[in-house]
This record gives sequence, structure tokens and C-alpha cells, in this order.
Amino acid sequence: MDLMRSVIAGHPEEVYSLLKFKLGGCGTVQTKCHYDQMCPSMRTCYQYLNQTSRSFAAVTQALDGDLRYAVCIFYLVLRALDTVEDDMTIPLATKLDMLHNFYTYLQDPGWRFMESNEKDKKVLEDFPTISQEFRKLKPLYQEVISDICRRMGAGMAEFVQREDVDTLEEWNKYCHYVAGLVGIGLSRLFSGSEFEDAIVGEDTELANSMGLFLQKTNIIRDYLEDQVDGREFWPKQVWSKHAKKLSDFRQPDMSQNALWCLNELVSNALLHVPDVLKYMSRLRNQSVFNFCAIPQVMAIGTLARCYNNIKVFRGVVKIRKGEAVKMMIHATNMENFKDIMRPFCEEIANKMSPHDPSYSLTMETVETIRQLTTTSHSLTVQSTLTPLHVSCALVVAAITWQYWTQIHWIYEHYIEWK
Ligand code: D61
Ligand code: MG
Repeated sequence: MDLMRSVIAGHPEEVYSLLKFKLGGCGTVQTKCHYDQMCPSMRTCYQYLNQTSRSFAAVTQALDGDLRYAVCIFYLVLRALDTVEDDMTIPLATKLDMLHNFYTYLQDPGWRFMESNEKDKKVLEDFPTISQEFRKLKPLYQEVISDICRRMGAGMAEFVQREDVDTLEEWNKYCHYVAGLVGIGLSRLFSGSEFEDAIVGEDTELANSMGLFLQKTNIIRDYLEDQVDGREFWPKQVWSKHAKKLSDFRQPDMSQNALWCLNELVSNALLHVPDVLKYMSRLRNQSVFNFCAIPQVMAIGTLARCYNNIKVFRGVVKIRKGEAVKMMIHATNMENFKDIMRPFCEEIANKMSPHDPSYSLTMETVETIRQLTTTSHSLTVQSTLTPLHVSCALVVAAITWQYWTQIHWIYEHYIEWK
């Protein structure tokens, strides 16, 4: 069905990517884990990773050496912390206490929490299994994870006491706590593993931007979902220029205001792209490169799709599966990474209107990204499209083939990108 969707959407070239991926060309995100050789508690941790993360499970398990264990545990510990933050049924005083003290639970073999109602409550209920694996990690990894957990908990506590996010400065601060710190911690793990140079872990500004770009994209895309759940993450400083209440954007007669606000936020998120490109250019290890590149290209794709798109206020905006797979296969080196980013930048440029209040700022950023992503072969690569008839023949072959074989799609988590 994804094959058909790609063709109908006018992108027959994605058919090739979908097929290549289905036929086993997914080496870049192929798991290197040998579950049979693992102790049962680590195996349980990987199960939790696969159950709780649709976007990071595959790339994490493809990491080299002990990095994959460290990143898996890092993820689960923070997912547990985030589950406390998100749970609206925990009384405020209890929640604040838990957020502040969460990092100490890593040293307490018996600590667990049975009263959560969140979808990922399992990681809190079985926290002893996670903390036990945490204490087996090498001391350097333990220090990084514990430090980030302490700072993120304190930051979350600061924000649960507030009604909403006021200024852009506060927006950056919130995103720093919940995602920038993840980037900073990951970078220190990368350097600590010696798969990457020390500079990757030391340059916290760039690492922070990696997280901010992902988190802002999620916040922009999830407008409607968060409204329905009674949460607001769009910064007031921006939306108050276009409406009295953030929820007003759902009204059909507010479409123009809603789009202007949306475009201004997309434009703000794009400001992080230069840092992202610089960060990515420093990576040397293939598994780390893929781990970092895939979420970033999904994010730029999502942002481009969201720009000036009223569907953000009416439903869910997603990138096509064919597109996602194509990006995952290709995002394996810096040249390709730029070649994937650039068309999305053009997609935004094509949707821009000079009547938009943030037009000139967006144009400036788009121009900067254009310059940074122009490569020697980006001039030739666009002209080599698969001929339409070849693609159609492939579709017929693929549909037939889909009937007699069933393949587990490793990236299935990915497409529902969160
Ligand atoms: C390179 C590669 C991956 C990176 C990175 C750099 C820099 C930052 C990040 C990943 C983190 C990006 C987070 C974006 C998704 N946002 C959320 O999940 C929100 O929760 C934030 C607090 C918990 C963070 C947990 C996390 C996430 C990804 C990781 C990780 C830890 C550890 C290692 C690797 C990746 C969001 O969650 C709601 C939901 O998605 O349901 C929220 O509550 O706002
Ligand atoms: Mg949260």
C-alpha cells in the first residue's frame, strides 16, 4: 500500500527505496544485537526500548560496541522520568519530589513506582531491572546519565509549576531541559566511547541544538494532539501576535492567523539547522552518524510538510513511508545528508509568501541553509530520476510479491515518527 501511496503522490522513485528496503537493504539500521547472548535483564531492557520508542529503537540497537547498551539505558531512564512529568494524575507535591530525586533512584535497587496511568508506565513499574543494568555500565557512562537525569528532573520541575511557555527564551529553555540535555548527554557518551573525538562531547552548544531541533519539530507538529490533551507548548510570545488564545487556531475563520503563527515557529526551528550541519560534520563513526542523522532528516521532512499547512490544526501531518525509508537508506554520509536536507529547504521556499509577517526572516534562514547544503554533486543528482514506466513495472511486481511473503519491518517504529 505504501508503494501505491508513493506513486499516487507523484513520487515513483520512492518505490525503488521501498523495495530495496523490503528486500533487505536496511543494513544501516540493522540491529547488531545478539539477544541470545545477553543476560535476561538486558534483554528485558531492549524489549522496553522497542515497546516505548518508535523512533529510536532501531538506530540505538545498531550502535557499535558498548555504546548501544549505554544509549538504551539512557533512553529508558529518561523515558521513565518523562513518564512522571507527563502523568497528570500524580499530585503536584509528589511529582516535584520525584522529579528532583529521580537520579537518586538509579542507586536504589528496590525503587519503583506502581501508580502511573501513562502508556509507558511499565518502565516505572519495572525500574529495578533498568537501574540494575544502569549500575553495570562503565563509571563514565553512569556519571553522564546520572548528571543529565538530575538536571532534566530539576528543569522539568521548574516547568510543571507554570501554566504555559511565555517567551521564546523560555521555549528554548524548556526544550533544552527535555531534549537539549539529551543531545549533550549523548555527545558525552559518544566521546566517552572513543568512537568520536572529544570535541563532540565538549561542544555543548551544538549538541543542544541537535535536541532543540527535534523537540521543536515535535511541538509544532503536535499542536492538535496537545490541544486535545489539554497541554500547550507553543510559546505565547509568538501566538499572542496572532490570536487571543492558542486554541483559537482551531477555528476555521482563524486559518490565516494560524498559518502565520505556524510559519514563524517553523522559521524559528530552522535556525538550528546550521548547528545541526556542523555537529554532523564532526562525526566519524558510521553507527553514530546514522543514529544522529536519521532523526534529523525525519525532522526536516516533517517541518517542510508542516510549513504553511492548515492540516497541522485539523489532523496529523506525516511524511510518507516511502519518503521516510528513502531518507533512512541514504542518510549515511555528510554529502547525502545535505542532499536530503536541501530539497526540503526548497519545499519551504516554494511555499513562502511575501505577505507572511515572518517572510524575510525565514528567507534569510533558508538562504543560509541553501549555501551550507550545496555540494559538488547536488547539482547533478536531481536530474537522475527513475523513469516512470520502470517504477510502474516495479509496483506490479511488488504488489504480487507482497502477497506471498511477509517481512518484519524493522523500521516500522520509525514511520509513526515521534
Ligand atoms: C542525536 C540523536 C538523537 C537525539 C539527539 C541527538 C538529541 C536529542 C534527542 C535525541 C532527544 C530528542 C527528544 C525528542 C522527542 N521528545 C520526547 O520524547 C519528549 O520527551 C522529552 C523528555 C524525554 C527524552 C527521552 C529521550 C528521547 C530520545 C532519546 C533519549 C531520551 C535517549 C537516547 C536517545 C534518544 C516528549 O515525549 C512525548 C512523546 O513523545 O510521547 C515530551 O514529553 O515532550
Ligand atoms: Mg514530557
